[in-house]
Amino acid sequence: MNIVILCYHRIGGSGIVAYEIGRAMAEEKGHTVHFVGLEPPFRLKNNESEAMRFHKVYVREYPVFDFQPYSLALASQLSTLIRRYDIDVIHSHYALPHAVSALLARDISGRKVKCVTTLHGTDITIVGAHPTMTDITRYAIEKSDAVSAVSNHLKLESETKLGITPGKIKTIYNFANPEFFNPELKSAACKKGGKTIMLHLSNLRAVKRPLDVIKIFHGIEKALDKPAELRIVGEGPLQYEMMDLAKELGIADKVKFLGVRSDIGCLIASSHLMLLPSQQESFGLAALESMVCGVPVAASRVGGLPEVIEDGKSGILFTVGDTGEAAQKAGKVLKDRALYDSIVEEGIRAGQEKFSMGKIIDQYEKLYE
Ligand code: GMT
Repeated sequence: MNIVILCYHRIGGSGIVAYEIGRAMAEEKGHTVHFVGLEPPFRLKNNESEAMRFHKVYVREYPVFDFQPYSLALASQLSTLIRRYDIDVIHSHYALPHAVSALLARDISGRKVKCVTTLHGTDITIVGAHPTMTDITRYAIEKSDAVSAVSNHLKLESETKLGITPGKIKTIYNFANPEFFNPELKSAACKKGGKTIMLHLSNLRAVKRPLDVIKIFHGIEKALDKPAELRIVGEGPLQYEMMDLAKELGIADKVKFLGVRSDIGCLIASSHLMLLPSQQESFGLAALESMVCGVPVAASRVGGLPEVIEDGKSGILFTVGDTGEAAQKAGKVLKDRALYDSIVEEGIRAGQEKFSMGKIIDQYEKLYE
């Protein structure tokens, strides 16, 4: 098949999942894949080939526009690519604007290309749920030939919030590429030191509740009998408030802000616990990446996270916003070696079986067919 993949190129779950699907379709399944957007997915940069290439969308800047019309430039250039490369499938990641541009490009091209859309979370729960965008999001989903959501929770949310025809959306879970995330990373290069290391990985926006990360770490480290450190990976609007809170709580020297990093697997593997106290999370790719590296996750019981983590078995779940509960449960696990080890083992097992990359790529290929 000749496949186009549309995604947000920035480092984020949906871009990673989109890139890995494209890579597997090209390298493992023998299809030809065209990524189309403003910038290539970051993992593609050193990996272009005949079977997998990037096409840049050029947006004409003109002073008459208050905002440059990216969605239209994308649709227009996509219609050319459909004809030039005889495209069979356009796979849009994140409903807006990709799925709408894909539908428009199909109409312009006059070809029978199939439109597949994957819903990732905030495209429904925040962007699509806003009254200004509900109708167009519903339209994009209903008109797509096939639609997937990354958890049962997101599928249900989409059906109820947008009134989507039941049965239209199929759940296909996120997965983590074992080349970058695996239990072996813990050896040699990514060894843990003497301190108890906790890690948070996100874009530090309100939806991730990053201030709770500081509070939970504070609660845990008070109860531990050895030194602890919190590492924050990523950048975002709440990072200065996080720094202020750490200072106020007297733990500024124990909280390290590492910024945007590309060695995520190693950073995870050299930690003892991942903290993910999100307000909303349709799946929580960072949780899965952590589990398959053998690092337990303490996450809020929201969205699709209970489909990823079984509380007390493959990780820790707590009520969103209840930093006391989170610290108490996480502290207990960190102090009980046998419980910690069983959670590590079960996390790796669940991650590798329920969310196996091979099985999930097969599901996407079936959806295309
Ligand atoms: O958090 C976002 O808004 C970004 C979005 C993305 O584009 O990466 O994340 C969503 O998609 C990921 C990949 O499917 C999911 O693992 C995340 O849980 C989801 N984020 C939210 O639902 C908040």
